[in-house]
Amino acid sequence: MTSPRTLLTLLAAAAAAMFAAAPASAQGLPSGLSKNLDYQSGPSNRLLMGGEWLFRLDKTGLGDLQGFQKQTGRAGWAPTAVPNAWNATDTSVESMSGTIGWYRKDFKLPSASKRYSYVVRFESVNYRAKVWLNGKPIGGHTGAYLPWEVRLPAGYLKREGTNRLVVRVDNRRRPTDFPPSGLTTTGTPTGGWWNYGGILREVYLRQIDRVDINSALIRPQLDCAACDAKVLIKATLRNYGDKPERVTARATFGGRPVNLGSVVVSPKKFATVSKSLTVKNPKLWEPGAPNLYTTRIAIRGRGKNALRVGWFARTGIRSIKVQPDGSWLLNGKKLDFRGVGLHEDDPNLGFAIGSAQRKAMIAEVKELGATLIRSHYPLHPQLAELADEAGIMLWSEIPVYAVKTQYLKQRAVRELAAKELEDNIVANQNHPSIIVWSIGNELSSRPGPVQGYYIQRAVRQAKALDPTRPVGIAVAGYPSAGCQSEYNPVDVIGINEYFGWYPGPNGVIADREVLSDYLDSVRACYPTKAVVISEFGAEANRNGPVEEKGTYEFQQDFIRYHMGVYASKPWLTGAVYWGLREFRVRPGWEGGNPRPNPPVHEKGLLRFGDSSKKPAWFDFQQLISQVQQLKPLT
Ligand code: GCB
Repeated sequence: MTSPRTLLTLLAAAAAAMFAAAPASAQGLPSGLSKNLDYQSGPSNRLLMGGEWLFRLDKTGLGDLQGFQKQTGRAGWAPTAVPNAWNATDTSVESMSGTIGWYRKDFKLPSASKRYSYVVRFESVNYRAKVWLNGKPIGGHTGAYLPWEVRLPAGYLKREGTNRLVVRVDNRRRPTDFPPSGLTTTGTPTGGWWNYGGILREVYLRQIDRVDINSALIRPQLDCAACDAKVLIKATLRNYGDKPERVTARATFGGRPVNLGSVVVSPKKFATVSKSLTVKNPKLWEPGAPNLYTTRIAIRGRGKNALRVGWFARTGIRSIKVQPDGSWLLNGKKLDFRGVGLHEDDPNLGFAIGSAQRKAMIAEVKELGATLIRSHYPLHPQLAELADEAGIMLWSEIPVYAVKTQYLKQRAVRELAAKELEDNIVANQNHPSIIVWSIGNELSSRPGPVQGYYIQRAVRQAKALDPTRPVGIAVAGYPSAGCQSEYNPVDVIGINEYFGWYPGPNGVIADREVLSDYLDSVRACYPTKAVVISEFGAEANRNGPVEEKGTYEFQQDFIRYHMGVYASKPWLTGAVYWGLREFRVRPGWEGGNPRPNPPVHEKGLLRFGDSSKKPAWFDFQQLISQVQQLKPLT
């Protein structure tokens, strides 16, 4: 048996080889496949399917009948790279409404050996996908922003020759989708951000040597800031082969060896291995001190030529708790974060942004002094990793965005929302940066029984999957909404407040002077919950009078006033400016600005495209510097 020390050295060497970036040719891989990964967490057998892909539009939707899935010639197909948004620069109504696009990728396997199975991993396809391998249908998926995988059936796979993967992507949204489609009274599509069609995040080929590490959970439990931590390491293994396999699983946590034991995985079945360890005097993760613990899991089969699989994560130890008085504690310190909202949008690439844009966004958040990012959907895995490293907290939300009650009433819709929540937690729970699971944004502000039922079930489900994190929801901040018992199950209530910007129903939020009393009334409604400003913002695209909406001066004054009100509420647990950068919303978007620039949302602190700073950036930055975002309890 290998000693822990030898195993550690082996693991370190194997991991270094697995995670080092080198040109594809130097990696001995077939053309188009590479180990150039922009995020590291997960299984080590991930190969980027880069290089040339082909694309064609299918506006009639008859591509299947015309046999696009079987075509071998290039006629009608144009070369493209993936990730790709086919309508990245098209701001027409048709573009927002959605259509169908086809992607095609020729590839060779990295090994001809029959011992391996293969899986293709899609990080995000918007919205409905169907997949073919060598002309045969092999699977599909509905929903963007979360990863999914399809197995390449051995019977269809060419071990030696060229394989052809074809993906049909349909981004025509329905009112029951997340986010839902809708139409204005004049027939223009609605929506909170642009409906970019395509394969919006990376695609990977995973080579599986009989047994795969399907998923792994590293869950730190810290009962008090000065306590020792308990860390649960649990790996779910899956046998893709035809024979039972006995495997031995070992891990290292922060360099410390952990024996996960051995298990027999039956053919085509799952098995789990797990172990809890105590970490004495842990180095905690928090903004300003984002200590991370590297975790490696390795499984090995028996005998000569045994299988070996690796799995990697960098996680953190910290405690997150909403107290009975509504304070939200991180490592026993009171949170009063200042954050920003963001979309993964770019004028030339749409949502198919790359590593450089993601790194730039994180650098901007750091420069601003903000410590939290909120988005309406699970972020790209690299953004989550960068947030872990930078000590930026994440509000992780599923795109259950303004879904109408009549649709939420449908059982199938609620089940899909539940699946989305589960997938988000399973995919992202090892990120220390995530401090809350948000189950939705701006559902009806009069929740009623349908939403009440959704909230109750979603919170129960999130707690069952992850008992360590609070669950939240973001709601439109209207004084007319009153106290709502349907929110009882959540720990965190986010208020999207636009007082003094939008008029709101019957002008209830037109006057910013009523903000302070309104916030006190929210606190009085929900004294045991953490109350957060999950959005505030004003559009700005020009110089002009401070009283005129849409001017830089108005935006500066708006931020100063709102931040002043927040500073007067000691019970408030945080505030998020909406947003960091400008982004595209929908045709005709005006966002409350009398001189808008549709479809661009211009509440951002940084302009669309060149990310240059608006004057309000500096106001917000200065005001943030005056806030103690993590307060030790006295
Ligand atoms: C909201 C939405 C957000 C919009 C924002 C706005 O409440 O949650 O997605 O961008 O308002 O600017 O109107």
